[in-house]
Amino acid sequence: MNKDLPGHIRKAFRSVERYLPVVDVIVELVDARMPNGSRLKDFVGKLGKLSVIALSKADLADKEQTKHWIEKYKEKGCSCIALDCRDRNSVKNLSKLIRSVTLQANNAKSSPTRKVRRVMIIGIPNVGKSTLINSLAGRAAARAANMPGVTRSVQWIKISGELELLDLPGILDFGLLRRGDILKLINTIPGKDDDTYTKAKNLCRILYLTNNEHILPDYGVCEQNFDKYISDYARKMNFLVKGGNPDLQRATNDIVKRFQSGGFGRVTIENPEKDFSEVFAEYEKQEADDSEGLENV
Ligand SMILES: Nc1nc2c(ncn2[C@@H]2O[C@H](COP(=O)(O)OP(=O)(O)OP(=O)(O)O)[C@@H](O)[C@H]2O)c(=O)[nH]1
Ligand SMILES: [Mg+2]
Repeated sequence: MNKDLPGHIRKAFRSVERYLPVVDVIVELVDARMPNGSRLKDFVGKLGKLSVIALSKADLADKEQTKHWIEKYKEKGCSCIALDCRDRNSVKNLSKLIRSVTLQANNAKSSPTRKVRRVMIIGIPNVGKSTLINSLAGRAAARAANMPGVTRSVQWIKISGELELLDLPGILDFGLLRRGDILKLINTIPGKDDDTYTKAKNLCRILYLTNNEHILPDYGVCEQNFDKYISDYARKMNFLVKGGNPDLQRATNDIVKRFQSGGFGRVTIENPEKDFSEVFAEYEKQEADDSEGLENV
């Protein structure tokens, strides 16, 4: 654990260690829009517990790509499920999966099944841990809101006579933080307001690299000239300032918010068929070229 991480994240790491001995299953909650890029794979892997991967926000991700991600994880021997954490029916399938993996594991070891299953939900900030718990509990047992760092303390929440869940603050590591630009787009890391132009441009760039120009429809074709796309968008939306010039602040705010709430349709950033490290290396290269170009203007 690194001392430079925020206090509540360090606390979450310590809580994982503390409660691990009494936990039966770990639910590794990842964002369906970038599953590997939001996974704490090394950390969860080292815990040596039975675990399930749950893809949250599947309602915002491309259906076909989510199917591929599930197949991919299953091929690797992981139990995996896609969820809309806000939907009680969707999360019921997770309870069933938890029950079946614990039964299987106990049968394999010929050990008696404990009546209460204790489950720890681990995931990056704002991925939907508390929302998932609330949907399973059928009540607002944990505070949930659309900003990272909402859960600050650890609490057990009893779902039924058979299931107890541990809500933890979000966890991040430095491997994931290297792609902080992209995590800001899915609201894992708070972005400052004055940063929206960069954020919108980063969004256009990553979508261009992963999904091509068709992702941002109806507002001009998003060719590689993202500045032009943004000003075309502002004009199309009639976001204008005095003198008829495009209101870029309003346009970029709108682009990012619209993407985050699914207003551009169901979009998966991390394509299961492409190596995201390569995509991200290209993203960083283009961004550096772009900044250099600006400096030379
Ligand atoms: N569309 C959609 N929104 C979701 C889903 N799950 C959670 N959300 C929303 O995502 C936001 C964050 O949810 P939380 O449950 O607070 O996330 P968390 O992981 O507990 O966040 P921290 O406690 O800050 O780490 C809320 O606005 C939720 O309504 C989902 O499956 N689909
Ligand atoms: Mg929370």
